[in-house]
Amino acid sequence: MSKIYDSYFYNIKDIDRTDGAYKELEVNQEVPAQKLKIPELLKPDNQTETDTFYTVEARTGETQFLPDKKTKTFGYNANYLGKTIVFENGKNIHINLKNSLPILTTFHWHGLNVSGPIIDGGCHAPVYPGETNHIDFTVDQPAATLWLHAHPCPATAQEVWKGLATMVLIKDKITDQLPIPKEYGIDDIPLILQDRNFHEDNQFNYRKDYDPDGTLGTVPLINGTINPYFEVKTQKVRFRILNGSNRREWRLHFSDDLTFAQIGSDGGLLEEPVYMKKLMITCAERDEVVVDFGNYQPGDQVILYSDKTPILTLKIHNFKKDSDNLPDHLVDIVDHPVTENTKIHEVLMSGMDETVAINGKKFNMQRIDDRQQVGNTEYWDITNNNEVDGGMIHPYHMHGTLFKVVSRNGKAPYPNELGLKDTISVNPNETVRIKVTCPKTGVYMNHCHILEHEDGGMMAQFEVFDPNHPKEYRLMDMNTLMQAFAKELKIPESEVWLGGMDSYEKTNTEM
Ligand SMILES: [Cu+2]
Repeated sequence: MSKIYDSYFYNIKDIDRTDGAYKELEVNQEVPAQKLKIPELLKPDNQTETDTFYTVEARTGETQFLPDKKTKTFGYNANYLGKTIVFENGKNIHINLKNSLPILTTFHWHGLNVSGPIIDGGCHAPVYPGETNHIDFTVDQPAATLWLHAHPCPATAQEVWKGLATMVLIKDKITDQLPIPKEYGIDDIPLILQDRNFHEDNQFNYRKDYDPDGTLGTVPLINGTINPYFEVKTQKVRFRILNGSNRREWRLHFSDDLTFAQIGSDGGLLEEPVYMKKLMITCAERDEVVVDFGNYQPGDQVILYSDKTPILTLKIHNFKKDSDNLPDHLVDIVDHPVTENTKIHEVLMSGMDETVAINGKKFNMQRIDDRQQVGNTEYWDITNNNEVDGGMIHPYHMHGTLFKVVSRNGKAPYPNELGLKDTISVNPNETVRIKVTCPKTGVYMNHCHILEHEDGGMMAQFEVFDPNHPKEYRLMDMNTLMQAFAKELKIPESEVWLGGMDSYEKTNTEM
């Protein structure tokens, strides 16, 4: 048997509980146990051997979270969150991005290898209410668990809080042939972890809950389900876990100290399973785990916790015994070579609350902060200079790349982060070195994925350029977006309030 890790890997001092504003998750007493909602798969509008056509619609909805009044929510082809979108590697994808919301949004494909800034769907690619944009791309990456979420600046946090997030799965032939659970909804289960608060008439009230260091809720929502249970009908179950929270880190463990295997992270499967009893997942990260219930009997229950709070009950039913172990080797991961002269980019994430910044600057959508040649492999040193006491982990995300983690303060990365990543937690007083290869040209964002930190300016952008084909980009500007928000909200521009704006105002920074 391989080594079993019994640690979150993180220094306990660094985790978010040290912050004064931290709120623990609580079991909601109003809601009886209910079946875990499994998002439906999004049906293509059309498909051929080589091409798949989808319509992804951002729309308003009403969701029954609590007894009595429904909650006003946003979702993708759904009331809250969305339908799961599946892309096959190698296929040409054509998507209508339809905005049926009353406000502008963007459709960001987190972890997807596509060109920026328009197809990537960051702040430069707004879709205005009532409009439909169209994107085309070819899927060119290994099987993975990705996600789609809204990314309009500086309103990402509040649109995600309302529900604009959904899972995107990449399938490929290699992974399809591995002996791992893969029947969606049966033994291959998405788990989108979020936390929310409910106010008057069971409504969300983002402004009331807003915290510039990241908005927390006390009610755990798993795929939008409060107090969920899942009926286990196979010996092994694969959970694709997405931390879709604005700010919360989840520290996961099972009752009975059950050991599980992590088989994948952000960019796809790991080379080999990592056996563990505890798993911490920071914002925007994805972890795929396989849990083997072989030692349980029908009628038994296993509970999944985050810290001390039960978040999901697994009810064990009869299942066919299987004695297969997971393969020791899952996939080969390409590791791009570097030389002694490999360039090192530096990213300093500093500040807390309204003062957050990258390399001393707040995000400006008209400014390109760094450049890297397409296809090159270069180091990026990501530093969090928060104090160890009272500081925060910043989960650092780069668009336009799946990177490899090289070291943490010069030491080896954690054993479960040796695969491809697009988001990496950086502890206070730590430098994480990553090795970045960008396969497509474009302008991309890099930022802290605590959503209030990114809205508040802990974000930058970089251009991936091809020296033989220089490009000019027409970048969006804040005035245009503010005027649009004011018009949509039918209020004067001076009355528009979007989460991150306070951070610019309080630090006298131009947006
Ligand atoms: Cu941060």
